[in-house]
Amino acid sequence: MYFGKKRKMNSSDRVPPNQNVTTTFPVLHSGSVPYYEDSSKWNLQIYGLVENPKLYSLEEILTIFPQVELSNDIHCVTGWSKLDTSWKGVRTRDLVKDVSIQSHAKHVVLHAEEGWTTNLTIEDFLKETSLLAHSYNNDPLTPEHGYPLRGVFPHLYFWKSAKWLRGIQFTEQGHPGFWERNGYHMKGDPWLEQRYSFD
Ligand SMILES: Nc1nc2c(c(=O)[nH]1)N[C@H]1C(S)=C(S)[C@@H](COP(=O)(O)O)O[C@H]1N2
Ligand SMILES: [Mo]
Repeated sequence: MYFGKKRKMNSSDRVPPNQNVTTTFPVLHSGSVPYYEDSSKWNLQIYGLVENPKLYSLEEILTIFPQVELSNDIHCVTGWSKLDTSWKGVRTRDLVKDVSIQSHAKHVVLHAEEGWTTNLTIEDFLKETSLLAHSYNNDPLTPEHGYPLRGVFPHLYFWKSAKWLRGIQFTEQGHPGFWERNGYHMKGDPWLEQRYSFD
């Protein structure tokens, strides 16, 4: 007989402090939703402190990199969390294999449409759960949720998960992005409630 205790993780263990679980999928951003009529006009630039800067088409993102499906919980700084969200895309660590990141690169700036940016450390960017997602629940992202490609960094507040991604820039210093310049935290760990920069 087996007496070992296997404690099932209950949902409160999965919800960071002062967050509420939603079953809806809120849409949240500043600015307007870009609609791409022709996805061949979209590209993703990898640049900054790298030996081999790259420009990828959507076709390349979908075909030359291993495609993975990851399920995780997401936490927005405004207070909602959504459990078991399912994303498909390319791991950040696979995407950067060919660019040769320089050793003094310590931070990453994600550039989205309309000049929107957010920043994270290179460790957070390259975490094993960090994804550049093109699909949600097996369907291509809707325009509202970031079509054609968005970041998904589930271990950080969801504002770090840039929708409508267009550029990934490696830098030596941390460059505060849109919300970070407006008082939000440079890292944004939901378990430590790093909502604002003075937290
Ligand atoms: N380009 C861009 N990405 C963004 C934002 C934004 O304003 N612009 N808002 C962030 C915030 S605050 C959240 S909570 C999530 C929301 O993603 P969703 O609309 O898919 O739920 O997108 C993040 N990514
Ligand atoms: Mo958010």
